Amino acid sequence: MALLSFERKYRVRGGTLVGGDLFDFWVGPFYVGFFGVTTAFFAVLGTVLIFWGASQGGTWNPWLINIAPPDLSYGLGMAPLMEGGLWQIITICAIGAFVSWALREVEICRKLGMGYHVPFAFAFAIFAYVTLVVIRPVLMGAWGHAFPYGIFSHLDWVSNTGYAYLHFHYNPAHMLAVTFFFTTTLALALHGALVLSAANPPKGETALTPDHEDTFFRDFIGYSVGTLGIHRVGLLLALNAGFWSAICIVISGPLWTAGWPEWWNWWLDLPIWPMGDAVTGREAMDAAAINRGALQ
Ligand code: UQ2
Repeated sequence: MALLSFERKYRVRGGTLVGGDLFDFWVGPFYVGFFGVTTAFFAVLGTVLIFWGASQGGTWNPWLINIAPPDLSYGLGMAPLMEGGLWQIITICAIGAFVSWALREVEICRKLGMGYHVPFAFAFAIFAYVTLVVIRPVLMGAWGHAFPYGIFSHLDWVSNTGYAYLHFHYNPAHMLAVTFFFTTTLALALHGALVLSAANPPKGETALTPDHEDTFFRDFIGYSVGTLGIHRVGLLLALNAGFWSAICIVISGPLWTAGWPEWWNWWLDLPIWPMGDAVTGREAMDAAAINRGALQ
């Protein structure tokens, strides 16, 4: 079916989550809906507040503009507008806009009878953001544990938070997240390259089919995950990247307060090492190292 007649056929009322026909219409190509209205409300209000906050901050240098959360002394209470209250309202607007956007995706899926994969995937990104600015600060007892809204300032926050746990790369959930991010780029590079190699031939030549794609990978590594399968793998990898990112930060503080390198002492503390006079596995390993002359 041609694209324009398809859209005329399928752009029909119904499938909304709330409010029936209220706001159940399109503006040009865009579906609006109740959650389109709430998205616009929160996004416009939040953006205006960011610009207003910037105007009060003493610099228009885009790298330096900073809207910070309240001081730790405010705990989980509301702060005065210029002392983190603005950050709190902007955070409410951001979450309102992100959740509205996801629910608008759900309504479009329902209208079209599609699966909910897109809003489901977006929900992982929302979850990662909410973990940083709500879940972890609440678990730690102060909004001041959230990150500030600013380019350099949020980089400083990431660096300071990382060093507060000595070396964040030893965080096992961070290891998983990084590995999933890299594997996602590997999968998309393989997939993008494979599809273009077959379906985007030089001028005058005909496009090749998925049979060529399958055969390439069967010749190459003896296995093809398939044209549907690669998208399942891709979604799984990408969602895990966002999920373990959220986990790696939410366990830093609420669950583990020492340096992350120390977490790996569980290995030395396993009851499998020859102990001698040592009380801990670490002492046993040190004693063994001294015996073989590796430590003084
Ligand atoms: C594939 C296939 C595709 C693909 C790709 C593969 C025809 C067009 C990339 C190959 C992918 C494999 C073997 C899995 C990769 C897994 C990880 C974790 C990177 O077979 O089917 O469809 O795009």
